[in-house]
Amino acid sequence: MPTKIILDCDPGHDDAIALLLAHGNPDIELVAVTTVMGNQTLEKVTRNALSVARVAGITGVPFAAGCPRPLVRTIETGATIHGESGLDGPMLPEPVLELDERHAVDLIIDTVMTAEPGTITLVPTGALTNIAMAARKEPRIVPRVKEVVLMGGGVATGNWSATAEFNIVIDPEAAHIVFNESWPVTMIGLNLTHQALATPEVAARIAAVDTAPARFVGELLEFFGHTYREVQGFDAPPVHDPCAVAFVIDPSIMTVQRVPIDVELSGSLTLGMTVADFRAPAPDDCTTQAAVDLDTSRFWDLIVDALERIGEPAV
Ligand SMILES: [Ca+2]
Repeated sequence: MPTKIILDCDPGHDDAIALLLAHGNPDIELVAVTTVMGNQTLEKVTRNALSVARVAGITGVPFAAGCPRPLVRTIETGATIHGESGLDGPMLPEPVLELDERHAVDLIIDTVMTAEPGTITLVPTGALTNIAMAARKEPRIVPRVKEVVLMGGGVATGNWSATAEFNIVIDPEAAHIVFNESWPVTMIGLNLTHQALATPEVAARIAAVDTAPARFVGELLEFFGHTYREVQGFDAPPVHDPCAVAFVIDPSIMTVQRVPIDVELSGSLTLGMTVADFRAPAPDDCTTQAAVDLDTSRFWDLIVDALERIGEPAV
């Protein structure tokens, strides 16, 4: 039985690849895609999600737009990394899917409440605003969700500040809610995703698939590689978001460590830091874990395999 996921995203170069992986992998059933502001404005990332759906040939999956700003703070976008559109690089096709009329928060709630308990995995790859809002609006979703596997945060590392990762720091209050709910949370943070580097060898494997979606990914990686080199000094760009999808597909692709994790809300240098407490063995009631090590060759195998399965979509 494939695992049913809701991908809550802000495409975003790596979100786009996460969407392609979720669609192309047979062990995942994409039951909904929801968008949240982050890498760009809500309007732009939502349009980007629909464009990627067209590239991937995704049909029959509801897409809904969510929160246009963080719970408390003013909006801060990732334009320096993702460009003016949020998905600069390739030509973005005109969307063919219509957006679901519901707000993303309601689509998440409806999907979880109508599915069998324990069957829906939430995979947030952006700010946690929609997920936090859903948990507050309908607390009964919390015990019904199988688990939350999120890209965000990191163990003792940051990218938007010295100590904090973008998805967490742009809405730290939402992240605080999500990490402190009783559902199981796996943090796929920067300490893990910085192992998923799209090296020239990886780009060559993707180019060899030689389909429109593979060329689209190649163009995304080219732009992403350029900004990561300029802004963050990386030789090859870390492809964060598909790591969360990969963990849902095959948890054995990573080592994880159970550890209490909380989100800093008041530090002047550490706002939005995901604080993992490794001082002692995790207590029995610990619901959080951090991904530590990635099997990179199996990770890229999953990406290439998904692109091969997607092939050349009809639309
Ligand atoms: Ca993202």
